[in-house]
Amino acid sequence: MFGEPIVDGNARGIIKRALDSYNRITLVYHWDADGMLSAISLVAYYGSADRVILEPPRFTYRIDKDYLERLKESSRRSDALIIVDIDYPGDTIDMLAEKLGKHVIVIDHHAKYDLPKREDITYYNPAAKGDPQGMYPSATHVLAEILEAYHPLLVAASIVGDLGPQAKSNKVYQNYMVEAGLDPVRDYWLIEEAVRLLSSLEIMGNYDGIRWIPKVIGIGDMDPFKAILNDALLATLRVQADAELEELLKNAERNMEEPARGVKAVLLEGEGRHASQLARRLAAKYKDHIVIVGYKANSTGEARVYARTYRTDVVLASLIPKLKARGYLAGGKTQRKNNVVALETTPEKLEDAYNFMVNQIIELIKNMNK
Ligand SMILES: [Mn+2]
Repeated sequence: MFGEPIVDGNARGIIKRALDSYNRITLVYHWDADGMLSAISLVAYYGSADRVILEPPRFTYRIDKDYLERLKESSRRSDALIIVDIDYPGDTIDMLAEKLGKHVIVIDHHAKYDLPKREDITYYNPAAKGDPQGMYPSATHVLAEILEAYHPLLVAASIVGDLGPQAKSNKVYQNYMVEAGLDPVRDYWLIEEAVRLLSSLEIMGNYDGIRWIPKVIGIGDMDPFKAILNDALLATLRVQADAELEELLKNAERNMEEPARGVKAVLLEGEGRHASQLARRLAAKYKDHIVIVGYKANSTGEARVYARTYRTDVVLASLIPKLKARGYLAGGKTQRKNNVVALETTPEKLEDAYNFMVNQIIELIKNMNK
């Protein structure tokens, strides 16, 4: 019906016509600022809360039985499944099309090598083969080009969400700012403010907010960008997120151990999902150390251990195979100023995982000095 999965521009028209013709869609979107801004844009485009069923995943790329059941339930009440800003593997997208029996439309901007194969999938991703010029800095921008209707500040915010301060030198971001009558650099803070507000949902693990805020913001009398800045839930969570992070940093200072020379390690817990940010802040403060943070987020039950450093004499990513061999979900990279390895575990096993990471780091340093 829809031919081959399409990566090129033809898909734009196909998707626009499909979106216009469907009475109701189910929308799966990334839980970060870009994903939520895509959801807000689609809800605003339809102008009706009833035409979009929002089904963001619960902070994970794994599609478990519960989530699949929910997608089935929502798909029964809608004409298509739209996936925005999530880089599911090609065979996962194929599986969804098969199990849901609906037209699946994917709109994305992540580099992609394993495309879906089924004919009832329309896949559009102009950055699939790479994006050296930064022409597709956000999924919300890709969506805006499809819909040919957008709010420039929402798209600008989505770019800041994905790129951070580097957005200031991105042509696409600059164009949206100028279009809105703002200065890309001088008025950056205003866009950043909106991004911080939206990101507080992700940080505080507030799934209900991620699921319902796009309807609150996308529909209603207020301009959606202003609605973000004025939303009480977002304002509250933002203050909570900032305060809790500062409290955890103080806590870290008090409880940090030094299991080996040049290594600082601490085990913490809190309400929000601060693990990655804690590791970043502590590594930036102790630049000549390898910082290890074990952290449990009570809002979501996520438990993670990060090791991060500014040191260039250790390759933290080299630990990934050892962590995986031990049965952990693990990832990381070793680039300039981005030398990190992380593992995922359960709250019950966090202490074990933390000790394992500490020992692996000590081993790594020992082997280096040989
Ligand atoms: Mn994105």
